[in-house]
Amino acid sequence: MQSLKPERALWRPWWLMKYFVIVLLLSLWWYTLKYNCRYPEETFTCKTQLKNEQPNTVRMQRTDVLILSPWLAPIIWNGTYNLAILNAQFHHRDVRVGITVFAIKKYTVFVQNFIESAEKFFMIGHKVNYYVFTDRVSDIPNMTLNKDRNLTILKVPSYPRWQDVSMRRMEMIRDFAREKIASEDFLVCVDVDMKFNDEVGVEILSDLFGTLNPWMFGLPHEQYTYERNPQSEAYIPTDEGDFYYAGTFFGGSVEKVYKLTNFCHNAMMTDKAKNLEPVWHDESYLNKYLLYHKPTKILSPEYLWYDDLGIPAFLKRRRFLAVRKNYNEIRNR
Ligand code: 5GW
Ligand code: MN
Repeated sequence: MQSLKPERALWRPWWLMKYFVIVLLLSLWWYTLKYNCRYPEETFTCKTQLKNEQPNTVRMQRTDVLILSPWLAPIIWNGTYNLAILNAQFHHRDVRVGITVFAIKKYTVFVQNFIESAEKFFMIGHKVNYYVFTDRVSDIPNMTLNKDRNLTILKVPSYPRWQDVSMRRMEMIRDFAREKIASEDFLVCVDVDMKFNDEVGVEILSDLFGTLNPWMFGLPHEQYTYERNPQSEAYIPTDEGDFYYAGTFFGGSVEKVYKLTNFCHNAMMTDKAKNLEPVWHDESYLNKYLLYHKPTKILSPEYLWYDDLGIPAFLKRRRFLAVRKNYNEIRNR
């Protein structure tokens, strides 16, 4: 009598069977989740197609983040594109990419690491011209670059107020874009206090693109830090606005970058005459422009991240990282 219970032991065939079935169901469920398949039966086809990077017409590449804007501009996330296909397309066009950075006053310290990281990760295999705008030409070190890549230093004025240093980039990029219409295809405009940490390639290139500001990512649009003073040229009402873009990273065709920076600079001058300056300076004007001139591609926070924000699960790659800076040390003169 007493020995009955322990004898319902694992070795009995139907018990083994039950465990087997449970394990099978669990792994099927896990696979379905992992490969975003609609039905468990699809799992094996899903997996093969994913491996070969062939599109699957009944499976979204990403289900954890938005990959398409309401005006059908792709939001660029890891797993949504095939770089080999895009590289072939852009090589066929023999595309030339200009990248602009400003290193005014002490910000020249960022240039070397910025360029070195770009040599590893930015537009590898394509024609790249770096344009470094600086007031301290002699502080820019000599660097050897890889094939088809060049660096031009442009001497520009500095401004006493840092807000003007930041905002005047728009004017200088505008004047520069006007000159480069014929010699570059795309312009990429970025902050210099940054480093590339993973591939940033032709998947970003489009007529006009902006990058989601990682600090605002996931917030409702009413909470975006747009300029809320109706007097300002950067004003966006609380019931408007779709995405909040970062002043750190934007670009597009030379012509579109000209139009964007021209708008931002003119708006800035109008505000300045009224003694107005929006909360986030050039970023506020950029957001105003991109709200009414929709970008044709949007870069996900993979393309602009701050490690202070941690590393959330949706972030599969951190391609372009803000460099931690000692604010007092770097910003005073
Ligand atoms: C100096 C003091 C405060 C804020 C900005 C500056 C500053 C910015 C400067 O002295 N020199 C300079 O070249 N800049 C350019 O403006 C850099 O390209 C920099 O990446 C860009 C934006 O300024 P950041 O990076 O300090 O702004 P956050 O919002 O990225 O911190
Ligand atoms: Mn910055």
